[in-house]
Amino acid sequence: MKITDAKVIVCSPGRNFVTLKVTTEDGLYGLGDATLNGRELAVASYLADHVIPLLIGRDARRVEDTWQYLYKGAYWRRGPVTMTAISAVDTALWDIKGKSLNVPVYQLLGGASRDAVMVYGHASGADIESTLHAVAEYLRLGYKAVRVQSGVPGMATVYGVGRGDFYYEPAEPGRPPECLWSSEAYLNFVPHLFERLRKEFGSAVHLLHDVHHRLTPIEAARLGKSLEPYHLFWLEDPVPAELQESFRLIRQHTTTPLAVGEVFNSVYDCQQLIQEQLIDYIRTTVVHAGGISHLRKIASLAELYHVRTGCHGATDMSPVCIAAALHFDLSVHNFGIQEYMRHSAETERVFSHAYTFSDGMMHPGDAPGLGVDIDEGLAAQYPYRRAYLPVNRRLDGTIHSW
Ligand code: GCO
Ligand code: MG
Repeated sequence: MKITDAKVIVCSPGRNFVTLKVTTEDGLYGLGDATLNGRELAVASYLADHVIPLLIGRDARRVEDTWQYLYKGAYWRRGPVTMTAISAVDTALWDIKGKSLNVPVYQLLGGASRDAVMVYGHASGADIESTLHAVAEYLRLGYKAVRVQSGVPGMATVYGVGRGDFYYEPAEPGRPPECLWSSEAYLNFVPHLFERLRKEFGSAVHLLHDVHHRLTPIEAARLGKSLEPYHLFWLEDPVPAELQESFRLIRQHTTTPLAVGEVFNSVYDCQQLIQEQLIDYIRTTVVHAGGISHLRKIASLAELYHVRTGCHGATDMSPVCIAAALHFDLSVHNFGIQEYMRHSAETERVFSHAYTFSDGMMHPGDAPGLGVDIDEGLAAQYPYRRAYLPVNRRLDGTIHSW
């Protein structure tokens, strides 16, 4: 089953997406998400200029061999651009394999390990009262798990807090907006937020919180400790994770479960975190961590060490990635939770999908392959618009982790 054509589709229906479409000699095609938020065109070029010429003529059935060929054969290994490109190829080949055998991809991954996949949504507000209101809306929609972010008194804007809409998009067209940050104001505020949340909503709902890599290890330890009475499902990205051993220090001080990994792109980024049991959830996802093939290897290592999966699923994971993630989630034994930040109506129109949401749970559907498609004609009506995530500065103007 030779690959005869492959192309990169860049579009911006509500936000930017890069999609790889691989076609075989029998006319089957597969899709892979290749979106790298804020650096999209680097991956589009990597694919079009360097990878697609290597795909033409290859056997589309050789998923693992193609992965190794692109990873080991490039000489330059790993990194977000390379791994996002490899992910897109891998995802498209799994899609083709499912279609050619007429089964949904999760059946090729060992079949369903559960009936459906628990997801969490994003509730946020400018202050505690509006945040409580947003959480209540998510619970009305049936969510069993909610990530909660709130504006902090004394700080004009906080990343992860929507700008008035129920659904929001963190990247903005134009130059990156700049936000001001005070770790002290944040650390003093967050425990009050979660105290109110537990008072208002009781103990059954799973509550999550994302720190976006903004604290030092000892500050993160303090936060984890102060949140223990409110038993979070997880505290996410407490510190920048280039230094994996910084999690040791956090771990020594708190029983609050820890999640990290949305910016990781291979098993080598989380090997120590997993093997030393320094985290509880690994957040690598299909599009940035080498596709379904490599993500399964990360999950297998994690399973040995009681670490569960919690794939990144913000709006910059296109519906192609969400579909692939759901097939993965349904099949791996050590699944924990899936993030699901709903896409805009324009995105939903361009990408049709078989996956469904009901009562806080999702299912990838039983269409052959991934069960997702792109309307190329409609996509062409939404040209690329350069957009960036915000940049973060401390009160004295020093650049801080975003
Ligand atoms: C999350 C995030 C996102 C990311 C965004 C980056 O947990 O969903 O941290 O808001 O910042 O996906 O591209
Ligand atoms: Mg995050």
